[in-house]
Amino acid sequence: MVAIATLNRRKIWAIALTMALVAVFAAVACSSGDEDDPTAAPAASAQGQLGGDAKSIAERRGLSDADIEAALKTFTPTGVMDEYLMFSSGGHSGQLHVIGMPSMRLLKTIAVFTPESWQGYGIGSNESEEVLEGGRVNGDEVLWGDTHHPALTETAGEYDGEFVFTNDKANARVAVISLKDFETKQIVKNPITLSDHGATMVTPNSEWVIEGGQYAMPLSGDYAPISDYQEKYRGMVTMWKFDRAAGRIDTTQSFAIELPPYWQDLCDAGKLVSEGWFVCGSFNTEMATGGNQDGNPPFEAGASQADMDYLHVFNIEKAIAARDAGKTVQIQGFPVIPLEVAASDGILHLVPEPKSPHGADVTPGGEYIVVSGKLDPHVTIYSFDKIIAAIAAGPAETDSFGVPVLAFDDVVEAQVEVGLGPLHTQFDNKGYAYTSLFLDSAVARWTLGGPYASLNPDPEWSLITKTQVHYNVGHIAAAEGDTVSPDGKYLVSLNKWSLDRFNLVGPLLPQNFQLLDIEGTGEEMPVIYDMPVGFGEPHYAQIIKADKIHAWEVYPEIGFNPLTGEIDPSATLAGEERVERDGNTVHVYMTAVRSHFTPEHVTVKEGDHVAWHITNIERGLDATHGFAMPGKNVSLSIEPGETITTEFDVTDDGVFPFYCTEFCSALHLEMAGYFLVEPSGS
Ligand code: RUQ
Ligand code: CUA
Repeated sequence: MVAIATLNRRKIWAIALTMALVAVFAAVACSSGDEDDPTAAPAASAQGQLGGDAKSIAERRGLSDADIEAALKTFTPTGVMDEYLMFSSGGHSGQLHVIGMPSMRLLKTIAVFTPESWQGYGIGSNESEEVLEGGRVNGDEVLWGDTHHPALTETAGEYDGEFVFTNDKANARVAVISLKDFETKQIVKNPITLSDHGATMVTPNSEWVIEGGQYAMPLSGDYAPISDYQEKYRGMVTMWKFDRAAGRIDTTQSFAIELPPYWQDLCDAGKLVSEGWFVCGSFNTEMATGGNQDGNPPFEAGASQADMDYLHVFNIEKAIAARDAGKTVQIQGFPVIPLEVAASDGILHLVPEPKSPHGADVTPGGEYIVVSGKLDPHVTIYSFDKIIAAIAAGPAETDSFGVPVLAFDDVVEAQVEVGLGPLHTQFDNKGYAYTSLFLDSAVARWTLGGPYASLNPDPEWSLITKTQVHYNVGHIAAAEGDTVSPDGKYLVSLNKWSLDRFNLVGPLLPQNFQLLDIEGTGEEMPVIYDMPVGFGEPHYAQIIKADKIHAWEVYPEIGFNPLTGEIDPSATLAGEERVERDGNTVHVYMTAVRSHFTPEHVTVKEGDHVAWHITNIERGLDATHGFAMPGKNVSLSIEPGETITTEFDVTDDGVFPFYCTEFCSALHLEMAGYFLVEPSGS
């Protein structure tokens, strides 16, 4: 009833559609006899009970009872905040997207690996270019990425709303984003490999950010023919040490573990009873090398022959101990625990997993790992207790690299047949697990056993229901879904295809986020919103309670540098504006405030180097100014309090009108100036 109370307060009853929705809502609540359960189904036709205008609107628009209920559950009036924020990867847009739930309103795209001119990211500001510098690949600038898995920082296994990490699968990079200002603060390049997929996942207190690789290659970066695959190519997982106080990954405390040349896939960290461990799935344990151009089986066939691949199980403490004991080797200047040490020191064990697995997801209490084989209709559930017991008992077998392999039957807890193409699993607070089914285009709800069995009336380890989604679902994300206490409220199905859902916009179609209401039990799990995603290919998302995030309204002080977190040495207050020459370098100390830059004329000579520092001296919420310098590839966004620097060489004489790109005031068009470049001889 909260939403209705809010509507009531806001006195917008005059709107006919709202009236209709409220009328139906009342009918729904009455007919179910349970005012606290807005998800309860109406006994009679909701449309039948609409009066006057509302009924005719519903009829005219062809809205069903289910449509009206879905609207009631998601419609969020302006000025009302969303209960959750979803941080969604943006695939090869290289960005991260912030979406309010349940409204599914896109609130922001955070520029991460790809320059973005609205935020002035990578378009001339020294601060953002320094961040992007960290992501150079073999010395080259790579100005895009393929984000797959965002990971919010956790404290004691709960999202704490301080930072979010994400990976770049295409170049094996990891980014750190602060949720104070929703800006990227750091990009680190993995020194020993070129692709990652089991990234980013965090340990329950975010001391470690896990980055699992994907496509095996020589970790030295040197050439080796594909015929040397088994000898020279290797997989890896990297443990990046996160320094929370600094808000940065500490590369000097980070290290990697060399792995067999299987294609490692998604990882997840243990929690509670399994804290101190992490797991990564893998495929292509066949070590197929492809080569269909020469008549060899393509990767898709060669990598799918075996009935089992290997779940990799890592002991974090033992890995740290080996690192501290100096058992690492330096590869490309980075400490790496060799495969033999990982095998001999109990750092790595393998567990057979069926068949071309994809997801590996740890239950909220840390008791189980759920694995899905893309080519197997089951989810397989392993018990951490059993894994630890089997490790203690001493595995009888090893793989061809000498890594101990546990016996499947010793460690498996259950298997549940859920449907075709199972991928990823999420959890709720009612003892249900949810698994995406790519081939079925469905989300399956099934029951956990063990300590979860008492949380719902359904039999343990069994399929309860499936909801159709449209279409080809990859990940699913549940509210607070990767924490030790999922909320059990909403689940988003991140669908790859959206054909027939939306107006056609040419052959490149949007993807589709579908919001499912999972608050009910049993078979009740309706889709309540479709959100076209026309800004990248989301892979994974995490959903956090919005009130956990304490973002700044404006930067804490005038002259704040968001990268250093301190007052910028070039911060300029009102009255301090000036232009200073230091040899060939001209420093411009400028302020921006509605509706002028000071100074408005800046005169230099051809051949000079310009360092242009702008401070937004506003304290008003939302009073952002932009700065565009024509012909210089400079677009800055200067939020209230922020100081930004852009530097460039002045190669041509001429007259360059600069202006503010944010429509900041009635006289915004007047917020402009002239950059005057005198010919060098003058
Ligand atoms: S994934 S393809 Cu998380 Cu299923 Cu990247
Ligand atoms: Cu400042 Cu427009």
